Amino acid sequence: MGASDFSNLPHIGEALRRKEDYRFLTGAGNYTDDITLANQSHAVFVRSPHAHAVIKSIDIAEASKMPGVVGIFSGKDIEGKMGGLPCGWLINNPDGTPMKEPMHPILAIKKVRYVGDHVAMVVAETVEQAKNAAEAVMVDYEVLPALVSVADAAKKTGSTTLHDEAPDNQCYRWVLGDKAAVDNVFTTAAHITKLDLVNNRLIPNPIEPRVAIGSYSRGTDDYTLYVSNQNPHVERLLMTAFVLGLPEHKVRVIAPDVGGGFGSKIFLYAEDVCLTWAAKQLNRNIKWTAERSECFLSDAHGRDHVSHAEMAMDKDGKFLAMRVHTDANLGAYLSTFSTAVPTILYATLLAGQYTTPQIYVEVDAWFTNTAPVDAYRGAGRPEATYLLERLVSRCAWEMNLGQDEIRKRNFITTFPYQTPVALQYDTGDFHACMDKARVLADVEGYAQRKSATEAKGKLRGIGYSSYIEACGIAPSNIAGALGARAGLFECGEIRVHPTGSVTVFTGSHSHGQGHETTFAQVVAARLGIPVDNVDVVHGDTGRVPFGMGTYGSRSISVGGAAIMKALDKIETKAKKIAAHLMEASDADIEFANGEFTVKGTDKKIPFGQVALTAYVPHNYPLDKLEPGLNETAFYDPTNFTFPGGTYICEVEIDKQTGEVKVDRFTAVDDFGTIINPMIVEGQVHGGLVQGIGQALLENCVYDNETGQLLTGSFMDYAMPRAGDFPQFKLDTVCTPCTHNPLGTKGCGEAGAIGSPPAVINAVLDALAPLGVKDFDMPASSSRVWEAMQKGSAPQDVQAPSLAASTQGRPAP
Ligand code: MCN
Repeated sequence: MGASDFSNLPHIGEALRRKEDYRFLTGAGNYTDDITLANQSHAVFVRSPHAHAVIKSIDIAEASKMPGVVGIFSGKDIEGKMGGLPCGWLINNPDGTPMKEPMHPILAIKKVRYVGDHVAMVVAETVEQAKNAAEAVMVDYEVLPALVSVADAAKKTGSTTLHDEAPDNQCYRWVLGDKAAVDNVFTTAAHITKLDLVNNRLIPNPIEPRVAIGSYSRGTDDYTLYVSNQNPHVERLLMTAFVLGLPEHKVRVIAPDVGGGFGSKIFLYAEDVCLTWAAKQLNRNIKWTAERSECFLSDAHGRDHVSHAEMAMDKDGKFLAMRVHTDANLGAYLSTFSTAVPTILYATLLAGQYTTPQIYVEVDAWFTNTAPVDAYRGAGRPEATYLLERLVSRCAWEMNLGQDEIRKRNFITTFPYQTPVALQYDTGDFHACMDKARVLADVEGYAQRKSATEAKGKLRGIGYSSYIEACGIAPSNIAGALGARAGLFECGEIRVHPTGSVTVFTGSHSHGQGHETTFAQVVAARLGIPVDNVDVVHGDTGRVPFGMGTYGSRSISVGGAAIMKALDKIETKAKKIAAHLMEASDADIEFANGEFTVKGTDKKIPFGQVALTAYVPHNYPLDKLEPGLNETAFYDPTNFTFPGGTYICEVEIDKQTGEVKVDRFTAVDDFGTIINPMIVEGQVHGGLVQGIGQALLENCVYDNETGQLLTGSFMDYAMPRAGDFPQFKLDTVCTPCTHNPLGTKGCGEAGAIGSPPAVINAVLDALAPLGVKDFDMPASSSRVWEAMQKGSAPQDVQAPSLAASTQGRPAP
């Protein structure tokens, strides 16, 4: 079935309310912390208070005698018994040598490398007892100098070395493009625009913290890990094959209801491994629930790039070539997909929506004494979009062109389009998104609104961003050639029951995205049955055949496509059963709206009758067909999907305080075929809030000298709230994806990718009359006020003076 036939089916494009919300809104959800097992103990982790130190000794004598203590483990207990946490993506240096891949121990061995690093695990009968005992674990540290910022790492100052394997703290250098050709264009270009940018580090903070329960059955020698995670099969594969050396069939990973992840629950974390391993050592079920301060310290962080970008143009503002250098902070150790974020998921998006013929990118990636950095909503693509869209607006201002005009002059208009940075876009209509966004944003009325703002003594600015992203993250063969150490397909199983209702088993994982509704819509549409007759099962390696999980806005386009393939198989078999029942040839059977018909006759039977016949095969072609109606399919896409759009932001700035208010925000996106517009709108809202949050409020700050996390709580790390935003104006353009059967493109990250540069471009537009030419996120009032006083940007986003006290909100 092609994408266009599919989009016309009933339920497709219907704004159905989410099936799963009844349980979420009535407190009937089943999150990992809701699970209590018999014989359950509790774990607390002793974490390093230092950013960089040698562990001279660990004394557990007192702690072991504390009430309720069941066991205490430190690095020496696990050394040699298990591997370190693996990194899933190999990046090579330009000379072909591999990146530096130092051991990432499950519990620190000899050294700690960031504040929050795992030093020991204490297991006790209650959480309180485990906490008390953890405080009694005596660790003697020899504190070493800390390396915090990527700027310091890149300058190669000092003699601090985190890992012996990487004496200069560099993990890799990676390049893409033809440097000589690009340099050549720059020598003759009519105009060159240059920009330095910082993409601020973020801390994910899903509502549900990380939680896990390790469980072991002595009777069967089986392990079960309940964990708040986005991809349980990947978690199991990494943990069994690379760390614990256990056979996969002996380990079951269950990720039940998960209260948000935003990327931070893709990864295999040390706590999960420790709990699983220790469950056997102690013959106990062991639960650990992260406290919020542990989320700040030890969940993988996001972003943290420092870049220099240059665009060469002809006299009319046509882009001729771009060159970029980026320093990426990977933190103290390589998290699961960290190495792919500043390379494959970043540099390949730098063409954006434009015909720039030549692009050269260099990326230097560094180890620092900070929490590991990995994928966070958008992963690499927000960094690329921020850089490019800031640069493009700067080009517009320097060339005296409108922000819309320069974009339109450079938009790609023919598809498929091969970019100079490896990707081939299949479809898009960038002019349509821009035109629709301008109308919806009422750009015509902007001058009048600006005058009204100025009459109030405030500043007003408008900012544009035209983003593109690569979603789906596949195909496996290309990802493999680029260093991926995993396949990137998805699996779906359709189990039709005798009465015609259906259970879908998917390798995708829903943790807020509404899959139980949208996947049911897809199945109900194809089979012509009510949506309520379809249930979706996910998040359990014991029930779902296999899966690569949810990230990269891939679930509907890759997981949904696997389901479509399984439905093709169901339809083929069901037609054979129907042909037998109606005494017709297989080739003459048609299936639509839940009915099988014989071409050219009025003979018909409903889907339910075929399902029943498959399981009660009294009248059945047993010589040709097996009973039952249950099919599984794996789908490996041939390309990414490429959602894109134009966002327009208007801000008002208070000259007295520097407070930035987002007054209007318009987003026009192209997600191809839309399954459920209400869910898509919710996804865009969430993404926008995260992107605008990065632009205005959120900023992770470590003290440059000591490596202490200064923004370690919501007192100092400002999360956006509903009141920080206007009512968003949203619309869509539809150019269906050409290579998946649904025609869908991912929507889950778009808002977080497209919005930060729109906000900062608007801030810069507003501040231009004061001589402010440059400004980096976040546009908190103190930083904007400071920039207004100086007529230029604050110099260092990491500077202690700009730390905690200047960016948190007053306590509620
Ligand atoms: N959808 C649709 N039509 C489309 C595209 C999507 O109806 N054309 C629907 C899908 O069927 C699905 C939802 O929209 O119900 C999101 O689909 P998709 O874009 O495929 O994204 P994923 O389901 O793969 O979700 C991943 C994406 C990512 S990468 C992050 S990070 C993120 C996000 O989703 N984290 C989230 N949204 C989140 N939302 C919540 N509530 N919590 C998170 O942790």
